[in-house]
Amino acid sequence: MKLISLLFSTWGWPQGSTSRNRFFGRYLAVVKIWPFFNRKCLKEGAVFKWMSFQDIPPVESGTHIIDVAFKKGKLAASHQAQKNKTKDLLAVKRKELARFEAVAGSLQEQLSKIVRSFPAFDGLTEFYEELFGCFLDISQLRKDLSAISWAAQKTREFQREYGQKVRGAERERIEKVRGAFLGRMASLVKRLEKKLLGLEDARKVMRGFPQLKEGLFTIAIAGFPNVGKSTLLGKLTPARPEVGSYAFTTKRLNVGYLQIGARRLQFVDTPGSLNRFDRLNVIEKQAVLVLKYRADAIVFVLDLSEPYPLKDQMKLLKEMDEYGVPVWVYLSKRDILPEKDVKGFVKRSGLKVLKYEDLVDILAKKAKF
Ligand SMILES: Nc1nc2c(ncn2[C@@H]2O[C@H](COP(=O)(O)OP(=O)(O)OP(=O)(O)O)[C@@H](O)[C@H]2O)c(=O)[nH]1
Ligand SMILES: [Mg+2]
Repeated sequence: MKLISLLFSTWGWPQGSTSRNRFFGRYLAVVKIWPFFNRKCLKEGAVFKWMSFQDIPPVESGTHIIDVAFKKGKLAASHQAQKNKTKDLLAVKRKELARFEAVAGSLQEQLSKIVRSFPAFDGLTEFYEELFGCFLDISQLRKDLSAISWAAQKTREFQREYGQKVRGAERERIEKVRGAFLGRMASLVKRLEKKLLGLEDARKVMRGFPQLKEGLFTIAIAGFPNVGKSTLLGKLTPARPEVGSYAFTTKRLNVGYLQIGARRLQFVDTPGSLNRFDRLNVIEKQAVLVLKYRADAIVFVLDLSEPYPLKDQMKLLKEMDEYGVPVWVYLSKRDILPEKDVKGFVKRSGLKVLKYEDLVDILAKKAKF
């Protein structure tokens, strides 16, 4: 029961489900057929969040991995030598076998850990599929991970092969066998160096991906730079995004959550300026993908104090229609604007503009839906 409540608190209740029982039934059904389940079925809106792309630990270089393994080998060999207390042939062989076991074990563990720490790239939601497509080569990542996985298994093969050689060797050959074993192990890992570097680069890219939860009603906050988008996120949710009096303060997609009753709403604060896709920077592209695939509604922040011309802001507002979700226009900085300017704008534009309290009302209604 503890686990179930933890799952609920992590993922929130799925959108569109009217009762806990229905969700619970669906959840159990998925668990039951899990082994046969084509992950591709888990598209947008699915209740599972099976992998985080943002928390992968750093991928060490091949040189570091070899270093760690060889040190472990040295330590294991010296422990074994202390235990033996003699230097007869059997004791020398035991010492080397202990070294081989430790080196192979450590390499296998380190390499497998890297493979395990990366997500399964199948069954990605449309959002992540396009996000990966924009910034990473998934098929190359898959190949690199499978090469590392193969090498992890190979370490044990070498351990067995060279273990046999040590067992049957004369005293004067043992040092040579040890050298050959360590050489094979080192070159096995060195051949992975480029792949390890590639994975580390990919990890850094993934770390910058927005950490969005599946199955929550998601509201994107959009608008020109410096209009007050992050300020609004900070007002609506406990998130504390960076707010600056200069444009382009937001350099990543900030995410915040607002709990209303049993529902949790997810907000994504996008960086300002959303122009043509081919000219956008990394974060702007991510913002467009959020609007395209993840937003269930958009709060468009309009700033009549015009850090950017109103004409351009209105043009961007018009572009929001293409995402096919409700667009709520929020007027920021009303406290520093004469009320007659606001009224004049509303009359001229015919737009329904929201105050903060209006927005909160709409959200509360959405949460009850
Ligand atoms: N007086 C007043 N100032 C505001 C309001 N909202 C935002 N600001 C100020 O406007 C400036 C920009 O606010 P941000 O929230 O960083 O704007 P942003 O749209 O997130 O900017 P980018 O991240 O650069 O796109 C800051 O100096 C805020 O303090 C408001 O309602 N009233
Ligand atoms: Mg901002």
